[in-house]
Amino acid sequence: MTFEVAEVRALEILDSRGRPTLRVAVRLADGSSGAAGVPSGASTGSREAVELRDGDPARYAGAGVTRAVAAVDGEIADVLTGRAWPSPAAADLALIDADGTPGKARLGANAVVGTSMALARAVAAARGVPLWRHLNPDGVRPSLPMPHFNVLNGGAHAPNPLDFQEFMVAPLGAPSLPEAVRAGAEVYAALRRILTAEGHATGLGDEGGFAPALVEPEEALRLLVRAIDDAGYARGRSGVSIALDPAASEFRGEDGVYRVAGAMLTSDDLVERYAALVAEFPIHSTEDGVAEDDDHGWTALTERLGDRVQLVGDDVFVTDPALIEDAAARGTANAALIKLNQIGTVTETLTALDVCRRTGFGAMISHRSGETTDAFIADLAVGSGCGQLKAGAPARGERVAKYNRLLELAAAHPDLPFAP
Ligand code: 2PG
Ligand code: MG
Repeated sequence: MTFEVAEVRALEILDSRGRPTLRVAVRLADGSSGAAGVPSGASTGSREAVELRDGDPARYAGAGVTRAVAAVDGEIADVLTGRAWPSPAAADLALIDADGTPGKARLGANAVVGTSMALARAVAAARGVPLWRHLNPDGVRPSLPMPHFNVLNGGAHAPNPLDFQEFMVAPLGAPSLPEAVRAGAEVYAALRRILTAEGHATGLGDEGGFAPALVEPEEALRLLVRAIDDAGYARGRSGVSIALDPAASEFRGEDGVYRVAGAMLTSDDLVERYAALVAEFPIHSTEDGVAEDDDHGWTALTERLGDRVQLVGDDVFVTDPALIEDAAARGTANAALIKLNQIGTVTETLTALDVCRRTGFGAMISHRSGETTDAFIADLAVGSGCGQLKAGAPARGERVAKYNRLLELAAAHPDLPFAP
């Protein structure tokens, strides 16, 4: 449907870590409007689209985004206003062209993705459909995703000595989205009780999971399994299962050696460690098990576990349709993490999801460690029917905003299938 943009405005706001980010608002000529909050990562892939930050040490230690705000209010508004667009994709492509750099570094990927998301909302409003329907491609069945709750944080998201970044629980056996949310929250509560009883700290990491001073990943997994038991759920696919995001690029040295709890591991050693973890614990998925530039490790990991475990690529694919397509052709990994701000527009994100569908790759839509209360990704997960979403712990406003949006959609549309 054709639309005309009347106004594009940005504002510097704070994200969940207290760092500046953008809120972008778009108004169309017909009066429809939409706004979006831009997320920001901490463990970023080297090929991610590039945020524009001010670098002025006198403001927010250099992290201010007034230049990105100015790019939205100036150049981006100039590109988008005063002409008719045949589709949101055409407008996104014009933004990519106007930026002219591979990583959207000139205008700022934060400026571009915020505009693209706000535009999607405005066009959905103009069409008179909810965002998830607007994002639903022709011929694709929308569905409610299996939530992956990050209940225990380490790595770049917490100050504890735990090298693995994310320990998630996914209620694979839950009969419905509301029951899955309930299971996630009950396991989270059980984990808090266990940590308290054992004298561990119950302070939270950046994604709302607990951040006790554990060292070995096995210690964390033992606690998770106990929490699943204590909450009264079966372990594994019939109840509550575990997913890991070690974010291995973060603990691999320049020498190519991984450091886990003080041990020095080659990629083959690390793959064997995962094989042992998968044998001992109910783990159905690992993400970034090896580093983004460890081709040998990705091949070894896929050969060793690819038939049993979902192997998600995050830093290695950075939501880039071409990289996912290439990995699918080579048989490396078997799923992709999907983050809007990693690639920088809604259109490219939808293309990445389309590549996953076409190649048989799994897809998991993801929040960032720095978030706002914007629940765009919940609608994206439902509209794309991709089946999986990770949005942090079932706690903290910016995380529960996503799960609460799913609850709202589940209640409003009882016909939506759950994690088909
Ligand atoms: C990840 C993400 C989200 P960050 O590694 O998957 O959990 O973390 O946003 O810090 O990149
Ligand atoms: Mg990751």
